[in-house]
Amino acid sequence: MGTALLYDEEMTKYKLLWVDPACKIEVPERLIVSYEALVRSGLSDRCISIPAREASDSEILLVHSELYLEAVKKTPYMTLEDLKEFTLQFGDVYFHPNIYHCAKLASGSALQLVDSVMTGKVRNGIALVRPPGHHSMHGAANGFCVFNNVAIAARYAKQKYGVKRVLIVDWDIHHGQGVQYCFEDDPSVLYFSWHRYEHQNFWPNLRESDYDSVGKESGTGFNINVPWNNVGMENSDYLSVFCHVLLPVAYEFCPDLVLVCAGFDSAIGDPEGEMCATPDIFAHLTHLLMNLAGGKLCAVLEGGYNLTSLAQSVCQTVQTLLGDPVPQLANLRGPCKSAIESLQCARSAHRRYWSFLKHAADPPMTDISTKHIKSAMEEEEKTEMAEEERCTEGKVWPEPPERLCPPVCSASVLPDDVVCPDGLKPLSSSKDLEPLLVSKLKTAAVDGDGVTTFSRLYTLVEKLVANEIRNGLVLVPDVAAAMMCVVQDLTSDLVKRVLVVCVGKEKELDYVTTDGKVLVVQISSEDSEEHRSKYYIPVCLKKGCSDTSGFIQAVLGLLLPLGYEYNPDLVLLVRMPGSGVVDSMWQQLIGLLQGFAKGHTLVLMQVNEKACMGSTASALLGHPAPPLQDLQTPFPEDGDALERLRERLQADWKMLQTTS
Ligand code: Q9C
Ligand code: ZN
Repeated sequence: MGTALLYDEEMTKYKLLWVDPACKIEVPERLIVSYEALVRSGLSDRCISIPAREASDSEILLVHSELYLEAVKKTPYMTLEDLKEFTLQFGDVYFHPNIYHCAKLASGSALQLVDSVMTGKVRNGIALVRPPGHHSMHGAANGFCVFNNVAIAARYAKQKYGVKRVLIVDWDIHHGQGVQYCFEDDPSVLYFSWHRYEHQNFWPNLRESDYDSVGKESGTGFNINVPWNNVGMENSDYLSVFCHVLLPVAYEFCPDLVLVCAGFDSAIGDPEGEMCATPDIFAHLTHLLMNLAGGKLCAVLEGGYNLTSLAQSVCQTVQTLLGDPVPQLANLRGPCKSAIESLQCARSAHRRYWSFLKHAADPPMTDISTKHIKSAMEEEEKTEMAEEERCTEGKVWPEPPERLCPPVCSASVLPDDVVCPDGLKPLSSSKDLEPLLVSKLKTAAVDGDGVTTFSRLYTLVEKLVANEIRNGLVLVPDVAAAMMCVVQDLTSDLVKRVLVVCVGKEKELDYVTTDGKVLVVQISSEDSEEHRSKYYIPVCLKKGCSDTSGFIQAVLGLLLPLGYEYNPDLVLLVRMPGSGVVDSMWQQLIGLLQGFAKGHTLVLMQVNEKACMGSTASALLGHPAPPLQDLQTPFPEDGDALERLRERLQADWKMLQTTS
């Protein structure tokens, strides 16, 4: 199952034919550089190329009015003067004799992509299209957009494939008001958008782009806006909103299909967005969505106006869709004050509708009432102020590092009588252990086979660190002993930071963590609060790991932000016997943890838990996890406990901040 790439050179064949400062950034080169970057990096060769097609009238009419379609149909025959005049009735958009053809191809590309994913021809994919879509409305073009490609695709997927729930993630830096209007009363389509807002001072300057537009009628709660009220938002800000707003709701919503309004004007260097998130952030945003809907994800290009930043961001997205290891993000220091305010407001506005946000704190009243629209005069001054300078303002950033795939994806260390799951490479060679370690193992009553297992385990750790193997699965007679051994002896000289994720009960974990070389997050029903420290974080759930609702909340709201801030070089995932963790949750956890340490995860399981080896192997090999269906209402105690824990840890771990 591969990744689809839709591209047709025809969509580069229209451009602005007159002078219009508002539209001059929307150029054919946007598409050309994006595609060429994919070709040059060898990524396009690894994708399955799908031909574009024109969307039909009836498909366009799924979203747009007949009157509007008929009007756009006439544009190929208009004179330049007619085109200019036609353009004037809309905002920040231009027409060209060939744009109607391209707009049909853009929407049709999105539909071809939906077909490829829904029929199982590919797992996921991206459509590189012009014109973009998310600003266009029922009867109007707007913001460079003619037909609403993603909105049409969502309606099409529902109609043609009976898809029940569609999640639309709009990471473009502008508010896709066209998508919001299309689905605001529709509970089957959940629309999430973050956007530069500046208290309504940024285009399209709509009151309804604020966090309190949550949808209407039966669609109430299914529209999520996160307005950015400052420029300069960074990777930390974007990831915080994913962990604390989007993902909890997305997992509770449980979509059958994910569509992404993939605009890259939210990246550094973009003259429109003026944000500071680096192109590799899109690897993470993509990765975090890839375990929803069984991996069915369709990304459709929207904005992106800095050609360098755009091309790099497109490559990061595609490489992630292809399943390559996700790059490490260093120095995540938590969201800025303004981002905290935005995410707190969004969480608070939605806590009534989503049980996973129920325990969100209300924002302080003073903060939210101080928003204001600056006077028109102030605005004008701001616009005049060194327009040229602001756009080219010396933003430089390093090219994202190459993402090398280890020659082996998944390896295993198993007892001789256990059959290795398909796709895993059994490790047979073993390294001679330090005599000191051998004697230590012997004193710990480890038998000869045990010593062999540990020496193979050591080999595995070395190969993970050397990037010869991406991840590994190890069956041991005693996970607790193996965990201690890996943390204390095997990784200590090889790895700077190990994130230990412990699923289930284990009493003596707090020994292993003092100096920040190891961060332990343990999820269980055990209350070991007295041992808690910055680097030992027990998460206590009422029903332990068997309660998937509590578990996924802990993973999204605690483990992910902690992992991002800690930035481990290795993840050690330990499954305690009898943890009770549900299979789909276990796979989701493994999938999400692949976002850390360039995917270097070592899974430790007890020999008597062979039954879940297949699902573990599948997740390690990068197959999408099954969705978490029919989640129970979370226990209020768990929501409270998680919120309290988060509150307490905020001082040490800034990525946990959700309140100011
Ligand atoms: N300073 C998309 O990104 N305003 N559309 C331009 C120029 C319109 C953006 C003002 C921006 C439209 C798909
Ligand atoms: Zn945009």
